[in-house]
Amino acid sequence: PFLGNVVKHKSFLIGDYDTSFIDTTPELFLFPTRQDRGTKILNYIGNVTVNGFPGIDKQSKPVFHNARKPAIDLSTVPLSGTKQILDAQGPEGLVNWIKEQNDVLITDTTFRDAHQSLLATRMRTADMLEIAPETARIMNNLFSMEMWGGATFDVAYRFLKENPWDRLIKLREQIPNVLFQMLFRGANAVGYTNYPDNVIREFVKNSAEAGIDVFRIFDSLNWIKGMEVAIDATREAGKVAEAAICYAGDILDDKRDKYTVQYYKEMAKNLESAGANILAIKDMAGLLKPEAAYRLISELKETTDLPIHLHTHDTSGNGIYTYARAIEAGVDIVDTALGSMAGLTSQPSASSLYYAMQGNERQVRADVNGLESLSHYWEDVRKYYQHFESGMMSPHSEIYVHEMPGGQYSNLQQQARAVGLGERWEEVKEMYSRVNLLFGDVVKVTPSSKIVGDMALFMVQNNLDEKSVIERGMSIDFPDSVIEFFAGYIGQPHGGFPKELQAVVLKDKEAITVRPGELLEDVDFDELQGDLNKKLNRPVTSQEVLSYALYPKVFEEYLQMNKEFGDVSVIDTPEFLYGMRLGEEIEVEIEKGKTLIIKLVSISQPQSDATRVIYFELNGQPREVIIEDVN
Ligand code: 3PY
Ligand code: ZN
Repeated sequence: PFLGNVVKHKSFLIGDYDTSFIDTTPELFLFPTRQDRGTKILNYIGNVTVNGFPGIDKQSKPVFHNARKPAIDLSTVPLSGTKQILDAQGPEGLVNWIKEQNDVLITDTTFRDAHQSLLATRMRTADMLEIAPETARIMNNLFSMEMWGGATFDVAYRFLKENPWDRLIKLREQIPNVLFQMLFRGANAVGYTNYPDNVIREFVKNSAEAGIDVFRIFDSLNWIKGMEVAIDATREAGKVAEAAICYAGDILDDKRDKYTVQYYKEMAKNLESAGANILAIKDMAGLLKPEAAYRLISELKETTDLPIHLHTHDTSGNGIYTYARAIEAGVDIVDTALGSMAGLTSQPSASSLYYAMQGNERQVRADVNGLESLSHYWEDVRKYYQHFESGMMSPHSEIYVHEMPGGQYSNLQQQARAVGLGERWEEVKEMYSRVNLLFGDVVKVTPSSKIVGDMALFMVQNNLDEKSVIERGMSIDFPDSVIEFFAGYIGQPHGGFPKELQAVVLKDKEAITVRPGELLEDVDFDELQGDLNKKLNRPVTSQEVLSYALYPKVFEEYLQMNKEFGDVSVIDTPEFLYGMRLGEEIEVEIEKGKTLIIKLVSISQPQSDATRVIYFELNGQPREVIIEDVN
């Protein structure tokens, strides 16, 4: 008897049946493709092998050796750390503890800003989890680990096809002793636009419950009103509100009088009144020169009693010197990355800073040999992501001119390539600094930095300059983000908007001057939850509902991808990014104790419909999948 599907039957194929019912009742032929996890993973690997990974042109898979790992005893419980201080004593107790330390404390950014700034945020959770137990033991005396927020949330769903909440929850299990810190964009949360207040509150609450302890909250225009809801929500959750001043301009340059020491001191006082537990200076582009750091920190120390946490990027190559001068001025905590993930657009290296401060009465609190051994792991893992490197090979003092945030550099470069401007990158950078002046010298940090970047790409692409943008402005369709900015939906810039440009960008649209959150209607989470329940045909978590509220389209695409390929986070990064070589055999642990052994046997030539048959062995059994070759 013929046991297969009717549409594969010989008689059917040669047309021996009356098939008119196919046309009249097509729904009978929508066979559910219920596939097991193994087949879904083969589909994913087959697809990447044939078509490549977005951002990595199809190419033969490089040979990687296993990443080196420190040989340490993992059977012991990690020593208690700052997490236990916060849990026992609350934010105020933690703040008092910080003030009692003479050593300089560090926040390690390897899991967040370092790869956001070096590798377009592409680092996968699997690579972090692999080294998490060692990290908890070696870096037990950190102030905190910045491991979430910023661009990581969006990129996890959009490009890595993994759930960012899982990253937080699983790392929290492995690293129970160190404070987890996230970067939070104030009213923009982890997105690029202002969200309703109840979204901000829910996001902070859920993040706190999932494991975030310290919320570094900033506003992309240094507009305190854009930070208040988030600060308040953080305090309500019993967590640490680290409110940030974004550093713009140059306090050493008398000609630049928009962002002065006085401006920063006032902002610090206002943040203290708004409820900050810690004051951050967020030098997102690495513009804070060493003497400026000394001056700024000294003056702020006289202005506020809050501990001061300094964040910089080493793009110019001056990062260590900036930190050394900040330390002399009394800074409490600084941000560093492990050596192999440090430098250039990333943070300065923790071990370099350690050695730089040797002999100083204020030393950096770290186990330097341990840091080196963790750095070896990242040196090896970084190679997987080589296609996301920015190409910057040496210090760029031109950062002091273009002022582009470290976290934006490699991302904007990817954006430029995507719109065909890869060859004109130098022009894009120059235009970026011209757009800043055109916009009135604004603070540039996500999302305001992205808006400046969008405008720079737009002007280069359309051969526009400062003059033609105004003269021909009424007939120009500006990028949506630029319109939103000039309409006041990102907040109010210090000193206001340039009026001429605002008029041509907005045309007949009105600008607002109030806080956007006052106008945005609350999101109805019950309704969203109902929608998602229906779509997914299962109960959904509050985390999923929040992700949907923040990024509806990105989240839906992620769900679709998840349906098609299953949980791809279990695939090791070399296979995830490059697929497999002919004859190669790999293991994929789909759950604890359940491992698939996959061998790629052969790949057919393209068939007439541009598909290829990929022949695998799955746990020793032949399996084939059909993949469309889109090249
Ligand atoms: C982000 O918001 O993602 C940043 O890293 C800003 O510096
Ligand atoms: Zn940064």
